[in-house]
Amino acid sequence: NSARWLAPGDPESISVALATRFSQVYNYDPEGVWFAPGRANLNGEHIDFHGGRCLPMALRHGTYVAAAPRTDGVLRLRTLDPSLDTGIVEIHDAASSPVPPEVPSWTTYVSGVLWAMAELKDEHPELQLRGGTGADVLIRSTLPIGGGLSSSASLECAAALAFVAMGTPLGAENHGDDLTRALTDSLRAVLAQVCIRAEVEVVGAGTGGLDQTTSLRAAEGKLVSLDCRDFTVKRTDISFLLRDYRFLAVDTGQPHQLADGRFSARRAESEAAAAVLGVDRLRDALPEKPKKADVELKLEEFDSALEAGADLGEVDAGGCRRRLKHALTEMLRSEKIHKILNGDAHGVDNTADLVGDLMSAGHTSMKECAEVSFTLADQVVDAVVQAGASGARLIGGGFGGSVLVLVPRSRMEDITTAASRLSPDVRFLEVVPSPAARAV
Ligand code: GAF
Repeated sequence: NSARWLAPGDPESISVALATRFSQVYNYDPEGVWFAPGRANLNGEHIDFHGGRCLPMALRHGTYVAAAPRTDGVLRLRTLDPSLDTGIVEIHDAASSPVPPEVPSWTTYVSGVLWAMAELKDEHPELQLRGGTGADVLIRSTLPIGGGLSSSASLECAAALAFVAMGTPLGAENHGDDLTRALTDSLRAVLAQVCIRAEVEVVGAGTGGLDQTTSLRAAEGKLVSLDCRDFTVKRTDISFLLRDYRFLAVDTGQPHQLADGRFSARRAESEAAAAVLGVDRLRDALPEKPKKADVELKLEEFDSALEAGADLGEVDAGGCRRRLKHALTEMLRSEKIHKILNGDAHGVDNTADLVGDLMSAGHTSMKECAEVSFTLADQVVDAVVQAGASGARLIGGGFGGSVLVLVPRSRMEDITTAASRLSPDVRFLEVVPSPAARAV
């Protein structure tokens, strides 16, 4: 078939080629090359900022940065992505002014990280960049930009890793395996918080931390069970499922923009619902292990509160209730999938069917309740399920981006053929649960 695949490429070759390009662009050799993966999320969309449980995995695709520290406080950045490349962008004193006028918006994902690291100077001296607040950086991504697979967070995380590796005292000799050993899970959790601050406070996108945590703390062959109340992580082996099934990401070719306001508007509506229920985040409205009856009870409580005159301010009551329903049922689906993968199902096929059904139910909720889906995503979900997929759903922030599909191996060709027919822009990425950010 004529399906178009986006290959992750070979990390070693990409690293060598990027280091060579760095030498051509900046006229000296980089100190190293670092990689941070994108992510797919099996369930748990639009609930990370409500303390919900998400079930992501890291991809083989991601962002590579070649970098070297500078001692003059200048941050020079260049991306090799043809759609974004405008040559070298120079930012002076990025640590205190990460968004100077007229810099391309993608640069703030890197300058924001430098700023957030400098903010933590006293608390985390081990996270500081050697030589202060400057670096030369060259970027190459193997993800579709704005494809809902965490292209932005993977840029932040790759930059954060580079800055830490080039700093003290984790330091200069800490490359490759040494760096991987030196970066404990708790240090990675701190780095994720650095990247989250960069995105929220500098880029201005209301991320909840799912993407950065996955990129920095995922593990090969594992699905991450991420509790966003405190960012604790458990890792579940899903290799048994991947013997006969594959995860596939269908990039619709319609990019999204988290910073464009629609994502924040949805988030604000769900926060208004939380306020009506008297909680800061919706996870606190449900018991530790939620059941369907708990969700129904909270929806009734919301309706009663509105009837009794609860004030939603500017927020539309119908939209607010739909956001609430999405968040609560999404939390319930996370709980169910978690249980299935931890041994409640009988046999691989049964697991795939149960998980697949919950994925498709998740999509319906993204469409009807979160209202973040779009026509092509809905068409992809329908077409791949028709062609034999166990289940499929839109992932990420929505309003563009990718659909995650659970595919019985024998149906891969039928499924990619069916999705390819929908648009010439559709591309496929094999989703293999992969290691977290690292030096390459
Ligand atoms: C985007 C955000 F950055 C994440 O934090 C998360 O909210 C996701 O959308 C939706 O689940 O990727």
